[in-house]
Amino acid sequence: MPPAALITGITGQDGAYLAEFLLSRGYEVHGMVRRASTENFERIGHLTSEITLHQADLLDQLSIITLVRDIRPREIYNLAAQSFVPTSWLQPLLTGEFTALGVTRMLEAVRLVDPKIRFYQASSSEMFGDVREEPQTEKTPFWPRSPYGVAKVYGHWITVNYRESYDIFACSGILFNHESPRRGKEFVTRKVTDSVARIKLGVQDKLYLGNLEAMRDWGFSGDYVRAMWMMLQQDRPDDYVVATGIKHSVRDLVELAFRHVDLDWQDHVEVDPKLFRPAEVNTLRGDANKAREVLGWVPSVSFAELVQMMVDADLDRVQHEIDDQKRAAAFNPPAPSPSES
Ligand code: NAP
Ligand code: F7E
Repeated sequence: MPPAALITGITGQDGAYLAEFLLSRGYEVHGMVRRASTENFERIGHLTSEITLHQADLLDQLSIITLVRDIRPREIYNLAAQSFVPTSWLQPLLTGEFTALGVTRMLEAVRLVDPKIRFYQASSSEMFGDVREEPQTEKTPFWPRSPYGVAKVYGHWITVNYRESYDIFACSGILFNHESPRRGKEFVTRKVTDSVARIKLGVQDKLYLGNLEAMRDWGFSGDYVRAMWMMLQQDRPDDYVVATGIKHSVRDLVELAFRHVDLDWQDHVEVDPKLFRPAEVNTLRGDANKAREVLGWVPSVSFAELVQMMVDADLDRVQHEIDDQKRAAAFNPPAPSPSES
């Protein structure tokens, strides 16, 4: 029998890459999705015949217990969360419910149904916030700077606590920013690459950004989901930083993305003070030596390759959108105005 895995957050960026990865390893893949009035399967549409989707919600304890009891997975990857940092100031309570207490609800289901299930928690470099040292390791103290970061600290420690209290095989992956063509368009990398494509193809002129000086350690999501799986294949559970060890500013990102399509970013980018955050995480750079030494994990995509991959994918997609609109307009020409008839 192939091992079964349950992914929460399967409709998100990482969920889609992880589902592909687990399928390639022969897993029976189950995904938890929340009920919506319209389906939101854009990232997993190509996989729906190979995976099984189940409705449940991070807010609803009974739905999670029932789901885990029905599937009895070998591994659970808890990727679901309210993951956009600015929204966490607008909706701090909901962020706490999803991103913090949601983790306890998942762990309670594991404890009650089968404490032998292996559990992965999607922790975040946002927990380091106002960094205490550089680079950040598994031992660096946390100083979160947003309700999102605070909620992730809770999720991290409750995972450690269930490991210590109930001997559950629970791992926390402290992942630094990771991106891809599947990244949500509100995150800065994708916002930039989508706008670069639109500007290059003549359907947008300006790109408004916030803090250009912020620095991040950006990697490729496809590499990072591999590290999640590796953590759950070890003899004992532990916590790992996953990062490239190299940081760049938002300004570097913008320069590189515009240069890739032979444009000068200074002709198009404007800073909008409304996009600055109430408290900023100015700089992050991770030390993934433990993941390299224990798991054998190394990233395969450089920052420059990542930016190029994302710009190229957005150029393709935006060009298709433009072509579709032209075809639709040719097929349905506008009705003549009264003066023309
Ligand atoms: P994402 O694209 O924003 O996906 C989040 C997922 O969570 C979506 O599938 C979403 O479902 C689901 N979700 C949200 N609230 C839910 C609820 N109440 N019940 C059930 N599902 C719910 O995030 P991502 O970039 O893939 O990141 C995956 C995880 O890693 C998140 O926990 C994130 O906080 C964490 N993380 C991400 C990064 C990064 O750089 N990407 C770094 C460190 C940690 P809908 O489609 O229905 O909205
Ligand atoms: O911002 C700056 C912004 O929203 C990165 C999530 O996946 O990674 C992500 O959180 C930086 C910040 O990601 C804009 O101020 C400037 O300093 O892409 P982001 P994030 O906040 O680092 C962590 C690891 C997670 O766990 C989170 O779930 O870019 N920035 N101008 C901007 N950011 C955005 N979004 N939009 C701008 O216009």
